[in-house]
Amino acid sequence: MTHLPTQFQDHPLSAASSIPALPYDYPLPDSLDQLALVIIDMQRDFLEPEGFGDALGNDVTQLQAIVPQLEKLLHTFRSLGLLVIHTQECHQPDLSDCPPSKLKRGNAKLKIGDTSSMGRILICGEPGNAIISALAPLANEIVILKPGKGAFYNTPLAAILQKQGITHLLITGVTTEVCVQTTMREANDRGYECLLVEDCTASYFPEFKQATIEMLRAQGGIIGWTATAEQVCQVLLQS
Ligand code: C5J
Repeated sequence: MTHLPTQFQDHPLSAASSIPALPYDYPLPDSLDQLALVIIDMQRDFLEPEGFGDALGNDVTQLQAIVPQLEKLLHTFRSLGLLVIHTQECHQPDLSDCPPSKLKRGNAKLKIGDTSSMGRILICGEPGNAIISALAPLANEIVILKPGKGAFYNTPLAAILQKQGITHLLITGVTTEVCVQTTMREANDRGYECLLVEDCTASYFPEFKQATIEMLRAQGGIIGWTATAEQVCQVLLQS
């Protein structure tokens, strides 16, 4: 490894060619420059007490539990100078990008655009919409503001990945069965080789997380692979 600042390092061809994973080893691309970490919606409103998730009666500690592992994975990507992409689920203040069906859905006391103790719910730029401080994006990292559950719908993500030459995605964040799974399915349909990092994703419903992990990697990895952060970091740090 050279001692150049990470952004100026050339990544050699991967020394290890795969990450131990299920349903079988995840093949790495020829160059780690083709690999990106995607962190879905680690927003205060989903993770912190008095946020939107809490107001809906969910146990936010389920989501907070993944933060230490995700921090380690993020640190590994940063130390290797690899691409990191964060997403935030949010809408414009006038809600012009929010379909009426999404606005009306559910029986929640608080709806999108209503004011809570952390500002207007799921509105871009509001305090509750921010990514939690432990995972705050660095200035050189990409932040995708997404109005849907999937990170590709109505966003520049596909164009950014294409421009950067990305072929492989490690997917993390919340919630597993909603925005994370939708994004992984969208990415898989677009030809990306996707791996869900099991202990870096969470749901308010642990049984939904487990079911999602199993269905994504079923049938020979019909949507992709799963592995732990430790399995990923060990291989990347050897490369
Ligand atoms: C939800 C998300 N659950 N990020 N958003 O509404 O999964």
